[in-house]
Amino acid sequence: MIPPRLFKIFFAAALSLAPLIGGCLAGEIRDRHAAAIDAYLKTPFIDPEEPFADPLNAVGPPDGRTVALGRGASITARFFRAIPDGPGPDVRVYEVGPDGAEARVAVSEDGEFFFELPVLASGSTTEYDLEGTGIDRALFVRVRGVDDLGVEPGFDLDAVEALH
Ligand SMILES: [Ca+2]
Ligand SMILES: [Ca+2]
Repeated sequence: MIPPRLFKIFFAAALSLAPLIGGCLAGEIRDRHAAAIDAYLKTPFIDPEEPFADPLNAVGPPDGRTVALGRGASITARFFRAIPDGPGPDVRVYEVGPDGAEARVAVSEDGEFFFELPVLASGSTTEYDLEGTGIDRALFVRVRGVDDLGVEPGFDLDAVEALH
């Protein structure tokens, strides 16, 4: 049994992107995409040195670098500011990989109580509406692997974006 690995990495995305982009744009990207990884449980039996085992691949805007979430794996991303329940969808999950893998997505305001959304994430993007979840604002988005399809096992999470 491989013990869970917890990651508490704040501001990593903004810091790594800062030399590349200007101030306003950096703020916009920082606000709109997952800013830190609060918790990560890697897919059992995969080598932690594999690039697709790096949870930071889910931070920042979609860039083609992914973290593989097979069955038993989960990642909790934190945003700089809570995502409000605005008109229409509020959260977009990006995946890379045509293998049909799926993931279960949950949202939380406090990082303790998570509401699991009924629709599985699958395909290049999946959008979610906070309406009806009982959660008005989401500061955390958790993505949990539910299958082991594909060369890199399971759902290949690229990014999580706030739509408001
Ligand atoms: Ca909404
Ligand atoms: Ca990525």
